[in-house]
This record gives sequence, structure tokens and C-alpha cells, in this order.
Amino acid sequence: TGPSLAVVGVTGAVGQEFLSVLQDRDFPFRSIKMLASKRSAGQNLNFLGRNYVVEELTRDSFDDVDIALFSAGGSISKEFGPLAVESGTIVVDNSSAFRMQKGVPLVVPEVNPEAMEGIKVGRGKGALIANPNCSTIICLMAATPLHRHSKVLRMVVSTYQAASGAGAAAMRELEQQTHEVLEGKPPTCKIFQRQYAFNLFSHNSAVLPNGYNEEEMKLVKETRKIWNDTDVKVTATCIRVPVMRAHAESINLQFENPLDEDTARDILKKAPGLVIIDDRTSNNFPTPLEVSNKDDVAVGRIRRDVSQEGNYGLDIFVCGDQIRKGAALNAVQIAEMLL
Ligand code: 2RA
Repeated sequence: TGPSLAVVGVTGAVGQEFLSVLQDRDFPFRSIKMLASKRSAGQNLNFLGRNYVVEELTRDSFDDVDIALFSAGGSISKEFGPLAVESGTIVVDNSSAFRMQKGVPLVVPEVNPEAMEGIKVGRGKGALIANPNCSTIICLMAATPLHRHSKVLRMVVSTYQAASGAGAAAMRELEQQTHEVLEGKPPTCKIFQRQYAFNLFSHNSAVLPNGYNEEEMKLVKETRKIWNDTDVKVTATCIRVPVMRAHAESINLQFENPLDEDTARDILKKAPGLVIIDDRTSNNFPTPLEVSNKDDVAVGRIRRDVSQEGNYGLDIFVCGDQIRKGAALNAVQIAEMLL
């Protein structure tokens, strides 16, 4: 029983994580199609004890598909997403292709489920739902519960982003470079054209005329859409750091009304999908390694922002698994809401 599924980009890092999350959450489905590019078609993969052959993604791949999870890059989503919707499929798209499109819900289930109100499988009507960018999801999982309690006027985010955000090849190259550097060999730099191991650099996305890179502007624009608030001031600096698969983010918040750190801690303790790691005595706070392969976003360093009057400002530090909550888990949670 359950819907028929398709996973587009199934051989990629997020595609593989879709399968892990579907399994972990015992997602009900009657059939599943493993779709990828021509290059990957024909591969065998084992899922839930059954053998599947990866099929090439084509225009008619979605005839009998109720829900399709996409993570195969923006151009694939642009070409095949609308075709799937036309054939009655509900597409959950992890690419940035449609995130800012009017009428396309941009959803973090714990944050703004109302944005996809009324979209359900079995109504014969297709739809397209966008998964936000990983750094946006991880940031808003913590910032939104606070924002709901006391409106955020301004948010300043500094991110420390893992290799996984640039794909499985970047993760492999970080590992390879680390060995090479330790062995005194010249590092192989195919992905970022610079040494990554024992280094960090401004996010590899394109720099726009305003001096921000695309990753930073995603955080700005997606926050405004998800919070349905065009006035909130957001600025971001996104950095790529030599960490495998979990992002870390420093978040500074300025509120319309005072919000003291104890109240903030209580709110975050109660918020879904968060775990508080905030032990000043032992200097124990969130780390990327500890959240890797886990569902929850970890929050710590909760403290009053001493640069602001009274309790109008707060600083926090979050870590979240980029492949899981940053992409695959969020998308599967969206799919669960379609049932
Ligand atoms: C990154 N957010 O980390 C991107 C991946 N979706 O580069």
C-alpha cells in the first residue's frame, strides 16, 4: 500500500540518503523507481532487501508515479519537474530551480507546514514543492521558533559549510587531499582549484554584482519566503570548511521585543527537530561530527548579544547534517505530509 515513488538522482549523495531516510522512517510505498542519468542507468542497487536496476530518466518516467523526490541538479529539475507535474506527480525538488517561484511552496515541515496546505497524493493533481537550501533549513530550524515568539527584525548568519554540500566528489577529494598534504605531496585540486584540506575559503558559488555569493543570497531570499516576511533584514557570509557532511552556522538575531536567553533556551528545548548542546562549564557545544548522520539540528552558545540594548539581541550556534536534515530528511518529511 501507499503511493508509488520515484527517486531522481538516486546514485548521488542526496539520492542515496533519500533511500536511507525512506527506510529509517518506514515510509509506506507500493512501488519505487530508481532514476538517474544515462551514465548511471543499468547499475544495480539493493533497497529493503530487493534488487533494483537504475533506470534512465526520460519524459515518460513519471506516468504512474505519485511522488517524485528530485536531487539531480537544477537543469534536470527544470526539464523534468514540470513534465512530472503534468502527469499528476507531486514533485519534491531539492534543487534551487523553483524555490523562489511564486506559487511553489518552499517548506521546512517543522517551520512552515501551512505553506503546503491542501497538497495531498491521490487527488490526481500534480504539484511542485521546493526543498530549501541546506544552510537555510539548518538555520531556520533554530531561528524560527524564536522568531515565532518574538519577531526577528534582523538576522546575521555566518556559515561553515561541509564538503558534502558540493557533492560526493568533493568529499572524496577532501579526503584525498588530506592524505596528500600529510604525505608531503601536492594536493589534487580538481573540484575547487585550490587546496581545501587544512584550509577554508569563501563559498564556491558564483559572486553576484552586489558582492554576495549565490549561497548567501539564497539564505536571504529563502528566509523571507519561508517566514513570509519581506521586511526581515538578513545578511550572510558562507564559507566552505574542511568538514565532511555537517554544516555549522553562527546566528545573530535582533528582536522587535525583548527575548532573554533563558526564555530562548526554553523555546529551543521545546522546538521539534532540535537538540540543545549548551554546557558552558565543560565548554561543550554543537560540533559537525556529533550531528553527522543524525536527524536533529544541534543548538548551543545561547547567549544575550552584549552589543545590543537589553534583551533585544541573541547569539546562537547550530550544527546540522547537510545531506540528511539539510536535504534528504527534509524532503521525505515533506513527502510524509502528502499522505
Ligand atoms: C552547498 N548548499 O553547501 C549547497 C549545496 N546544496 O554548497
